[in-house]
Amino acid sequence: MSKLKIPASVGDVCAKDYLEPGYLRDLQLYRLKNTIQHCYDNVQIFRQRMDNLKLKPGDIKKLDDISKLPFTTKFDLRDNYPFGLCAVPMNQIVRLHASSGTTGKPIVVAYTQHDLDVWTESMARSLNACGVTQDDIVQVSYGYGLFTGGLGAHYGSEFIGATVVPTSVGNTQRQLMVMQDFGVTVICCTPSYFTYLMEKAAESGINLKDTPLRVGIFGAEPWSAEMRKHIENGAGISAHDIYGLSEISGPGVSINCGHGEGLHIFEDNFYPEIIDPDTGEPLPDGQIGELVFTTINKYGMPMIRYRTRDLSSLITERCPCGRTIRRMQRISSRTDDMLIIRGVNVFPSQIESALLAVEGTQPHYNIILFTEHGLDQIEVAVEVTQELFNDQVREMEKLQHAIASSIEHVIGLRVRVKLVAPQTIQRSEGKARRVIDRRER
Ligand code: DLL
Repeated sequence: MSKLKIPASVGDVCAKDYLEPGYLRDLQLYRLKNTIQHCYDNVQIFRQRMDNLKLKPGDIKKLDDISKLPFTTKFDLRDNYPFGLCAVPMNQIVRLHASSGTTGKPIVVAYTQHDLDVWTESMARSLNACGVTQDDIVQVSYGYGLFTGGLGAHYGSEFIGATVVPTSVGNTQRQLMVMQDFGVTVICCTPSYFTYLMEKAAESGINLKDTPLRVGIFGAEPWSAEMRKHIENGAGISAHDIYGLSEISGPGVSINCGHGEGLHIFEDNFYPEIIDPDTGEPLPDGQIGELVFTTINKYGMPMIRYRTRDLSSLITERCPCGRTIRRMQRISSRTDDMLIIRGVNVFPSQIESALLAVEGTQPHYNIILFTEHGLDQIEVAVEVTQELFNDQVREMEKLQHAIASSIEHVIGLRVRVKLVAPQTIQRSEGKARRVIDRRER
């Protein structure tokens, strides 16, 4: 029996990626004004901050006026835990998610049915931009639960009319069995988990290139262009970068369509700005700074000028795919990921790029920070193949040297490189933790 026809709404929803720019700006302004009025009327701390600045919702007359508004940060969500930033009564909230964070209480986010619909549409538009259709079988290997990855990808795939396989994270052998037996064509998971799946597939004698798998939708953590190449060449799929964060909705804030650089932002829902992370001043298009989002089509817990701490820049040139919505550069790092080593600013993503640019390296590594003679040092532990590890001392030394030089060339610091046996670096099922800080404080 064939599937029922694709719902007409998929076409309508995806057409929003091609809005005429003048119309899009008008729509954004209209929605921005609505959101500000809604927050002013319903969120106490927002009203207080506007009053302190002697601002009234009516003072926001054009899109650029957004820079007059106060920022919202993770601390605001923490301080008002759990529901203090809700802008509707609790009986209008139909779903809660939370992002774990590293310390203390999680950050809670709340959605009305309208908010869930907008999120689902944004995810459907993301999948559509990667060429996913109702003919696809989508394995969702992001975690289901308080994390937004699983349910976000799930609802978006169903909206498209694809067949969803909700495997969630873990049980890697079963994931591979399902992938093969069900003829999975699209997988959604973190890029680090996919490299683990690739490794397990190879160990089990499965050549992913011989399976119907053709698209991977990877996000929730930073990953380099080199990692993308490693995945695309190793698995024979096209790998797309998907970005999002719980505070703004979840996955599907932006997506790489595969035609051009960067990720298309669904900016009729999520209004982007780039600011100088130190001064808070807006930066011009093309310049790298902190990404800030205002949700302009969200009612449960809208975010005004939310500081993501993610570093990116805006691309305004039209993408070859024809979408009119603007793009952002792939996230290079977070402001709070930056390591300061002997006065030099180092981002873990730079180390990943330099490492994977060296032939023969595996994407399983840790960055270990330690103190020696009172100075901060970096050690990069990288796995090598069993063959190399067993007996080719010369080859090992050559590789070690090549990796150290490649990294030094990029970050300007000499690092210690340790080649370790296969399977000694911990694998991740969700967001990878690459940096281990053992510095003396
Ligand atoms: O990670 C939502 C998500 C799920 C996105 C699945 C993509 C796929 P949080 O747990 O709230 O939400 O974490 C958000 O993860 O501020 C970034 O620092 C990072 N992040 C998310 N996507 C990317 C990406 C989900 N494509 C935080 N590249 C964000 C780099 C990413 N970092």
